[in-house]
Amino acid sequence: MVRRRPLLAGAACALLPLPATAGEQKTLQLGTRVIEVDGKPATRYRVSQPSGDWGLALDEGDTFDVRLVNGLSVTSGLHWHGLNPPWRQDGVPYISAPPLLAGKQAEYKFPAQPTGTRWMHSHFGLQEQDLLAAPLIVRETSAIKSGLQEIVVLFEDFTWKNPALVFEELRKPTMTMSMSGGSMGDARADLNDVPYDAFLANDRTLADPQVFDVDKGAEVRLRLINGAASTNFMIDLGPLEGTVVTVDGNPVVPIKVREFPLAVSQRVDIVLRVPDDGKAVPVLARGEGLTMQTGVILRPPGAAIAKVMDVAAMAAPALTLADELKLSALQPLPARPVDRSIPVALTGDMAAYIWGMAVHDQGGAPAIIAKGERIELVMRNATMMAHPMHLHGHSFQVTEINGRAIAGAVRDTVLVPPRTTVKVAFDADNPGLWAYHCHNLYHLAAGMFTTVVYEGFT
Ligand SMILES: [Cu+2]
Repeated sequence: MVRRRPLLAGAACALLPLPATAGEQKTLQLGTRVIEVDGKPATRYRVSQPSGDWGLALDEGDTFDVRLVNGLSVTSGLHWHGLNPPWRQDGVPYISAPPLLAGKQAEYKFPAQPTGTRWMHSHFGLQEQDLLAAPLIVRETSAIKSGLQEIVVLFEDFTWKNPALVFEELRKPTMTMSMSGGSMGDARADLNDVPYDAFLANDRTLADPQVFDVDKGAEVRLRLINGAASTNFMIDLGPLEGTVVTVDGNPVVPIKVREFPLAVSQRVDIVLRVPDDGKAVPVLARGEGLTMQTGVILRPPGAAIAKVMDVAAMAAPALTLADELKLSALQPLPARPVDRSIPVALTGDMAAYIWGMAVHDQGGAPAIIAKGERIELVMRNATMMAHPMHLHGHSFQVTEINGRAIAGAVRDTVLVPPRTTVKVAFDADNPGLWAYHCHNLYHLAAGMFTTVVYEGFT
């Protein structure tokens, strides 16, 4: 009795003349569902429309007009990751609005921008670990016109444990930790805090992967979303070369890749040509530093599906910014000088499992900015773990990595590896009070969170 959730509309639908839906309010419901992992049922959260569709797909120019119904018996809510709404509609409890109580609903209405591959997830407690996440796609007019089949894949990390227990165990001092003297100074880089039981691609493991029917020799557009709570992935296209066309939904000068790093909460769109040989094509995501992997299969007509093991022969390497250095925004920020540069020290005490962000070297202080300014955030990672850093309500451009200036990608989340300094810039054009944090759920829960606050909102 396992319910499969339906897919987002693919290109086949995009090519049909659809009835005009702009201006119609959509409903998203929070509920639960049963998925199957290793042959065993697991009850987890669900975000769906009344039709059963998972998440939401809009078109460029649409209004994000959504009624969110909390059908759960617990307080919850949704954040629209990567969209830049007015701050009161950002879905971050206690920052943008009160959380959504059980049985209550909330309405959201704002222009669905920027376009591209976004996603939605709970920002309340540790619910994201229990899979309270879904795709949120604003299809670019160019993507619709291209007629390419779209394949949306949301990757997740899965544990049979209650996330509260996972967090409790992380915060429990261990012998190794206490022998390290409580300092992270000489610790080796640590890639993963949580030993997961499985990685999922659209809720499924490679024991029973989702299979997408594709045409032989056709180009498809992969919209890949790292919706994991705390796992960075390496996307693996095997022998095939794909073309990266957007990161975090924002267009970049295309680059060819066989592998591509996808840190927690990041997205990448890759255009991939299905070979003419008629063979099935796996699209895999392997955990950073791990052999455990997940993925989906693209199947041309008549192709046999060879089983892909959920353990790879080789572990994925630690994520670096080598690819980030190659990325260049197709729609960069307009050239202008920085008005305000804000140093942000990423700090941690691994033994106590306390993480932090010290703005202007003051722990807990918000970053104060003013409307109209060009802002620069200078994130210096003094810890031995990488941190996927996410700013709400704005799209920033990566401008410098370890002293090397670049006209990098426009993103909403950038990975800051150990002993690395990353500079990003954005325009203060969305007044309010915004969350700014590490997107590793357990780092966030352990304190790696601050706010960016516009003058007048303090
Ligand atoms: Cu972190």
